[in-house]
Amino acid sequence: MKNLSFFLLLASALGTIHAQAPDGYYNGTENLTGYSLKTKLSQIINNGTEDHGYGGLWNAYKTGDLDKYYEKDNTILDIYSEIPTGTDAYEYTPGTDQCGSAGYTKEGDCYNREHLFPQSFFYEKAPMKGDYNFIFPTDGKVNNIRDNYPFGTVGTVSGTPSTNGSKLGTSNFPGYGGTVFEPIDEFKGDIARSLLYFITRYEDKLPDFKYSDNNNPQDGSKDRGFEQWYINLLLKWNHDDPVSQKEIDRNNYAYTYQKNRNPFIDHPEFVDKIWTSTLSSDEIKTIDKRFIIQNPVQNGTLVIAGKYIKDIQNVQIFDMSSRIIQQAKEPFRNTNTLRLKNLSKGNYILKADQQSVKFIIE
Ligand SMILES: [Ca+2]
Ligand SMILES: [Ca+2]
Ligand SMILES: [Ca+2]
Repeated sequence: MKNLSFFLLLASALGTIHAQAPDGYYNGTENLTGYSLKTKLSQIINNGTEDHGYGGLWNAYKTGDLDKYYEKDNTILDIYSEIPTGTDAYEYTPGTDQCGSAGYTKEGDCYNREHLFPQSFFYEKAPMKGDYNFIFPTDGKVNNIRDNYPFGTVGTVSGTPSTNGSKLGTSNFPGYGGTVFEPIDEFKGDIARSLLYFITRYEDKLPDFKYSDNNNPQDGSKDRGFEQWYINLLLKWNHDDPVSQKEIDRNNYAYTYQKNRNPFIDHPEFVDKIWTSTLSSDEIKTIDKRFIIQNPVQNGTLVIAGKYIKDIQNVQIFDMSSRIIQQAKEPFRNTNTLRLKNLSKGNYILKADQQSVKFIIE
């Protein structure tokens, strides 16, 4: 009996720690980086999925989205009203406090289904519309305030923040000055990993979405998916707010519910592996003219000219398959040359912060 209870204790401890992807789920990703890793993940997380539709989410929330972490009262865990270190302003009983896009007049009236990537941008089509991995139960009123704005960090607040401090306002994040919605720190990583899941799973469909909408941070590409500022934001949030038990549990439930997983919860390191080591096809198309490189490069030394080259923080050199070949920090602070490491003849791209130029080695 003693042995049995020890075994059960051990099994439950292991269950908590290792409640992760089934064996082999990520087979084939081992040696991949950049957008080829993203494409492989896209295949994996589309394979064998079940779509239980928009209506199915209500039932899913009754199991997958309960507060077992803060009040631990099995009410709906709502990222727009949960106060992690204190008592929430209101609680929602699973199943009974539901509403649609109407049915509320103020915060605390009811919860509905929040598409972290707005459904209008994909014309409310299936299977996106019912994909549990990026649709969370949230307060109806706050969901309405968030509207279809991108997430971000707010400089100047407009209106009244939600009861847990989620707020709308003007972005102060480098690269974007429009209106954004800022969740509380506790859930920034959760949102980032969900959005990165979205542009990974649906990468083949991305060019058909409404990326011309001013509030849509898509860049129109299949590979990078989002504009660079949004990628920078999501990568930062992925680092600042690491994967929590809440996300692990929800991801395990997602696998039960719709037979796929969010790879960035199982492997948060995939995020940097994909988005910091490659150029998007879009960047290759829009080569910048701000820097001039002496072309072709001779004797293994790249010579650069331009007004702001001293301020360049990060330089990366890619081959034409978007593989990273060499990188350096502030290489032009005191010089206008960069010694190249044994690059063979061919075309390359030098990326300096957000600018890029092509060069040739003869
Ligand atoms: Ca709570
Ligand atoms: Ca609370
Ligand atoms: Ca979190």
